Amino acid sequence: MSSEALTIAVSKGRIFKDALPLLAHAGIEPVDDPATSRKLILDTNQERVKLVIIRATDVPTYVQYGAADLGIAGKDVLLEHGGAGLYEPLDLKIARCRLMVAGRPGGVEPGRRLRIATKYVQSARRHYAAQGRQVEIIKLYGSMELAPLVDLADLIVDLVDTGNTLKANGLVPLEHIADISSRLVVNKAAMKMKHSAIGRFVDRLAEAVAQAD
Ligand code: PRT
Ligand code: MG
Repeated sequence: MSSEALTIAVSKGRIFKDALPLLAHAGIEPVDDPATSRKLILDTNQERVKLVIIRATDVPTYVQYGAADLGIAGKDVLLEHGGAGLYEPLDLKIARCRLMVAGRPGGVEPGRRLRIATKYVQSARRHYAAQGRQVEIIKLYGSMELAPLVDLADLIVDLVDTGNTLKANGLVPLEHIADISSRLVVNKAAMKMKHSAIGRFVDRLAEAVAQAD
């Protein structure tokens, strides 16, 4: 890579685990073991490349404001953020799942105004607006599966992978909203200012994705 410094925002958890081999293919490996390190800024084997470790939902914000040049974020998170100030040049095809409507088996009576519990307020709003349905959206920050069980909501909008979490709570997937995977995002100004370093990094990552697929 060139001498241009790059800061890459990533979250720990499932995205990071899958992203590490892709980063390694692009020639970037953290110096400390990220599994045990409590550092929020990780040095890498490349002197001018750093990883910043943040919450998954904060990745687009750090990149939008240029606090990180690049980031790796789930499409679910990007749909909520809206994408201002970001390019999304690459689908990394990791941490794949589906954004779905789920509820009790049998669904809900047609006609009445539905209450939807979700962390994905924007995506849920768009989904029901496209159907021309008026719904009440209740913002939650986690454990969405509980909401229909205690009559907080009729339905939830949440990520589904194996479906085990829904099943364990007596819920079923009802409608598919979007296929989700993690994306590389790039700060728009950094894309211009650090064009060669970012271009090379994106190419190497694209190669790694193609090989993994
Ligand atoms: O750190 P913070 O709490 O802000 O973020 P986070 O906990 O969401 O991070 P993390 O690492 O758990 O997930 C980050 C990203 O992983 C998400 O933004 C998605 O893009 C992606 N991803 C892929 C998933 C799943 N698959 C997934 N299955 N994120 C969450 N889940 C949850 C889902 O919400 C549900 O509770 O897993 C449960 C369902 O899984 P199954 O297999 O039982 O269907
Ligand atoms: Mg979490």
